Amino acid sequence: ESESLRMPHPNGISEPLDILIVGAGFGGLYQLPIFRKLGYKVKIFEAAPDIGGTWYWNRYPGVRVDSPAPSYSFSAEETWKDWNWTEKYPSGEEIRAYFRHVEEKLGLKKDITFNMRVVSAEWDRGEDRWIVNTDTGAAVHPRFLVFATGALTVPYIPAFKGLDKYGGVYHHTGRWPEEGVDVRGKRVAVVGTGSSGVQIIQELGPEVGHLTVFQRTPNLCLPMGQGKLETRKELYPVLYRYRLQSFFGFLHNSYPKAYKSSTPEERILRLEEHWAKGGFEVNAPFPETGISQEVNDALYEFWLTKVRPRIRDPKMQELLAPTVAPHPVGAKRPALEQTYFEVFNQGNVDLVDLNKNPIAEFTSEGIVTGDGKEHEFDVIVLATGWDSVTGAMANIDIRGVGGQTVAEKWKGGLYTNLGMTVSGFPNMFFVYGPQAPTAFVNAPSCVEPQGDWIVGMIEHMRKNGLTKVEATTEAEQKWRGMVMTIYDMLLMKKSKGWWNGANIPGKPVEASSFPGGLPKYVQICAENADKGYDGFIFS
Ligand code: N01
Repeated sequence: ESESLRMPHPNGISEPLDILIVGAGFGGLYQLPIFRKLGYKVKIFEAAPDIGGTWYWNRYPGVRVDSPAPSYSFSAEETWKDWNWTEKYPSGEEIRAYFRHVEEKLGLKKDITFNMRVVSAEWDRGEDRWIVNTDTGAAVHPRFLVFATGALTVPYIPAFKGLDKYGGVYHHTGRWPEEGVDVRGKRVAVVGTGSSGVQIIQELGPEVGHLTVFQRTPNLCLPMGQGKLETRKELYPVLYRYRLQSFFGFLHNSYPKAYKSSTPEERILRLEEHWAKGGFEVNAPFPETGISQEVNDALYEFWLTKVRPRIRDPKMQELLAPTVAPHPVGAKRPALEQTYFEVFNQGNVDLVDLNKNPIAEFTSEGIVTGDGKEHEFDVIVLATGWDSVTGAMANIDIRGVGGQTVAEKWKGGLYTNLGMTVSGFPNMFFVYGPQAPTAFVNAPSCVEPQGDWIVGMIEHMRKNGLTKVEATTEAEQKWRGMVMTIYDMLLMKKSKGWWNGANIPGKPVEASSFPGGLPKYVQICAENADKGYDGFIFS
């Protein structure tokens, strides 16, 4: 028996586990009660002190989800029967209350150990099990290891010169303190205009003394269409079924009528209709918007006519909604906004174009830009994103059969089978990770069918007395080929962001996720199971 297994174990985890799940967000919490009901010995280890995953960590002002309720929740009836969302796009606070409700209904916490970060995992060849070590010194020996560690978990702070010299308060959006930060009357900077930046700018703009926004790429924001949630409960079962049939895992689908075969009046009508409703549908009014530059250009022209009149200052207008599109619409994750553009009409708000005037360094007082000007701040918000999709797993020292780590395996490009398994890493699964629909779909819609597939696989092994499963390298090549072939057809490849890894210096730039839509993915996984798990070797 390995040395680590003789270490003291907190919470009575001394017996070998069947399944260890890492992470207590949507992905991990979905699988826990299913495995429990089936009689497996299963635990979750969670680094945070509470459940909620991304919603535990993201507490910055203005944080809210931009998947409409009830699509952004569990489908199990016991979790939604007595729960009523107040808004179509709920706030972070309301989502944390929802997780408390889920806990009340399902009693998940008794099988979760909090404040426990998994730091390494090593495949134990002799036993067909994993040896998993944590930062508390506790170790476990599960047969199966499931990573539900999230796609946006590891904050990315660019290597800004002198950041450590800055004497004011600064936080990454994903590590905003629970007790909040007093910004009233203060001089505040926000670096980054992704979804987190847009939300915090929109919220802080009216509160702070002075706001300076540092923008590199304008966010082609869409109207949120916030409102009261009016969906009737009796429709929920249908909606949860429907979200698996929707390309993006939401409650809508792209319209069948092509731009090319629509009349000019029909086009305008469709665009206006989507704009009035709001949400990500605005990006997909026609089936060709993601693949045809010409159709995408028409969508951009329409976007300009809606957004530019909202911005008074002509210089800001050109920076926030430039005449020439910075990238195709929807090729990079847009934010959903409510009053974002109006914030820039306030007298106390400045906008710095980082393309013309980059950040040279941080000083004790603030930020010096390329033109030599020192901007002084009391508070600096780093809304600079994440080492996304692969970051969480690559930061854990996971060693497979040959001693290679997951980080090494993915260094030159992504290899997975079905976006849930990796060759060389037996009995290891992950949800909402690389080469699954992840970045391009609503998260709860994605982790539920993935969880079902993993449960099915483990059940298959139990029924057949198997102790080890491993993806083949051929299956990985094939899956990678499929992901890349679809990605190559998309305008998305013209953008630089977390969707394709281009946001992190040195990361391979390629599709982080399976871009063929959720229904196709779910179908491929189901067929794979039906055919006895093609592309896997069992023993
Ligand atoms: O991160 P991002 P995020 N110098 O990577 C800029 C989800 N989410 O936390 O675009 C200067 O999108 C960077 O500039 P550029 C959602 O899926 C959801 O905002 O690379 N600037 C960009 O503006 C989202 O997509 C919700 O030119 C630098 C920003 O930092 C994902 O999380 C809310 C820089 C990073 O934006 C990530 O969003 C929030 C540098 N060196 C988040 N490096 C909702 O559901 C980076 N930037 C509502």
